[in-house]
Amino acid sequence: MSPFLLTRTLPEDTAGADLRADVVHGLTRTPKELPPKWFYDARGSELFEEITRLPEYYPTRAEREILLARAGEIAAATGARTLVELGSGSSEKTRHLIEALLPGLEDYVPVDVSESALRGAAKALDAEVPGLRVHALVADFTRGLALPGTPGPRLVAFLGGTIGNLLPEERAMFLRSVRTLLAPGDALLMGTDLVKDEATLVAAYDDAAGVTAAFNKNVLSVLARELGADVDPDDFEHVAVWDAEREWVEMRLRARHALTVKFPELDLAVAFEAGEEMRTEVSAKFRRERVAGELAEAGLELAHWWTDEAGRFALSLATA
Ligand code: AVJ
Repeated sequence: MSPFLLTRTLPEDTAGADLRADVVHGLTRTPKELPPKWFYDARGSELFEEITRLPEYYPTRAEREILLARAGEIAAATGARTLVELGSGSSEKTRHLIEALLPGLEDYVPVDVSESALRGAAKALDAEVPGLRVHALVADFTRGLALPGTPGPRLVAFLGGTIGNLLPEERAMFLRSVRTLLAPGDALLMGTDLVKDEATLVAAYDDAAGVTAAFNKNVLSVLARELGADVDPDDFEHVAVWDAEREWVEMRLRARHALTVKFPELDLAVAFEAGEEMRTEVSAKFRRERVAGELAEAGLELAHWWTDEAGRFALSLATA
């Protein structure tokens, strides 16, 4: 058994209070909105895994292709002794990176809001990479992070294109907070989906099998279970649109007819007009100049930019 430590910086019960606050804030304004983090209960996480295997959803495969091709270069460029992974989930796609960083790698610090995902990932890693110290952090990395005192150089990885879920001001805040974690010689490895034709983008978020629609509607089940909302997922329709001006895909839930969703525990009733849409996710798509610019804005310098053969997705390596 390798050493395994788990630190929780999230109180056990914040989720309930945060969800309540997001519902009160997001559903009493126009247009209505909910943050995408509420998709990921056990069922939602399963549906997301299913999405990553859909023919239309290319980002996961494209990023894996880049990681496979570039892991050696990443290891050589960083010489990392600690790998910190933000939003590590199952840590599955990180396996190549860990393999490439060995034998210099001493510590792996997966950070996720899901303790069960962290425990599962640590267990799998222990079997495959004996000797690696794993210091799992249960934390919400959008709220500032305190990292354990592991050896440098550190490589902070933020993969999957999840940065695209943040709005521009949130991204700026997030990148500045990552910057404060980095000492000279440390680096950030970040995955970003890229701007491309509208048909490809929309299909990736509105697949033929309806898995993304089920994923989107799953947030309604979360509201029902966690807050006792009397909401029927069949009353809503899945919508995915490309906003060419802001260069992001939006997922929305559109009310099929006029209806009211009651939240008895919150003493709240939310009225939807027929056809009214609630935004449930923004997934920003990037160009190299924007990534370089936003990194620079946060005090980070883009050192490497790698894409898959088809140019659909990019991995950026940035230094402090
Ligand atoms: C996990 C945030 C990268 O935005 O593409 C997949 C989530 N939403 N299909 C993305 C998602 C709809 C995904 N990220």
